[in-house]
Amino acid sequence: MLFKLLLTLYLTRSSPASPQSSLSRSRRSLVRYGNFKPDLYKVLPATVIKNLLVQIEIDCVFHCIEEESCYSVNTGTYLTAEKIYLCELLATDKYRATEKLQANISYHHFSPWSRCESGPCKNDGNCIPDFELNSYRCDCKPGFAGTHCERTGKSCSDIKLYSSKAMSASYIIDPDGEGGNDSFTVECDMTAENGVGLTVISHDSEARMQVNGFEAHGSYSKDVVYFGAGLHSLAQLAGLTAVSAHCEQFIKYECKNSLLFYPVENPHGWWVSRDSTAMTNWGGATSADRYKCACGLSNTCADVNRACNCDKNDEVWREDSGLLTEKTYLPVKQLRFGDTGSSNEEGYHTLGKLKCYGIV
Ligand SMILES: [Ca+2]
Ligand SMILES: [Ca+2]
Repeated sequence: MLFKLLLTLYLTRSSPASPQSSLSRSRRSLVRYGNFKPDLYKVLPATVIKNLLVQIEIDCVFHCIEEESCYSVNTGTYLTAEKIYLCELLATDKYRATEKLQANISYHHFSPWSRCESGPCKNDGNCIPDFELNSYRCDCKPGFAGTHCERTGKSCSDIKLYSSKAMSASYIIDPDGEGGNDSFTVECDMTAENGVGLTVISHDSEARMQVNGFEAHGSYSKDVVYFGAGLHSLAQLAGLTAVSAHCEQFIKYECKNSLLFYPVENPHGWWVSRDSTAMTNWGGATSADRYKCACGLSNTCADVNRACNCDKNDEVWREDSGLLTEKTYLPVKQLRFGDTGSSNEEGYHTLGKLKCYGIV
């Protein structure tokens, strides 16, 4: 009872300059004060900055306020033989401590009051207090996102933004939020792209695959099936591209005597966008660069009069490759090729995983 009274007196006497703060020790202000809340018969097992002995328990809180790196205290409930109290100044507080505040008849614990007290962070999120501003933020359990960790992440970048501890692993994402399309499982690479959180979608056509014996334009056809538990429509992946700042997919065609886009307006090969449009730009070029590969933009193609190396159509093994980056067309739904009907004509295609990162 005694220390409660003293705490009240102290708070009244100190008349905080900024009543918004529960702990203020700004160097610019002469007034230092703290609004500490007792947890009776509890102890926080955490790093001790200093062990002190005090005449009355509340002095322990005063010492904490004076000590820059102190954020809470444990005080002994029993007088020692010398009629003084044990006082532990702690480097953290009961909100941030990974250790849980635990019952102990020999101690009382005091942390500054915080809006974290009401447990605003959902789904086991960790509440990080800002005592000076009397605010907080939630550090979410990996997989959850939102100011209060109230929802499933929309993408790996969204998960990483709200969870500092999120490691590379499988996560469930729901790009369009509650309702709409179903959530699905993806792989998150939390170290690539400067650790922003890269969403990676695998598919059944990643291996280098042969194209042989298909002469008519687009007569070779390979449907691309994307993998992920709960992933059953391209609309779900369209949602991922919509919430991502950047998406890409690597595409390559290796060719011997096998034309790709030549003759223009009647190409031998193309890729099909998620909305079933036949696309006539290859990796490294955009949809505005019709019938062009990367070499066609840099004027470095094997035949300077054509816009893809494969359109040289000769006995030499050549290739056209690069990244498709227009997220409104991704992912690739199907690959089409032709001009491999003769014995000296052959091709191989390679299609990379769909990768998206950043937040719109
Ligand atoms: Ca949804
Ligand atoms: Ca040919």
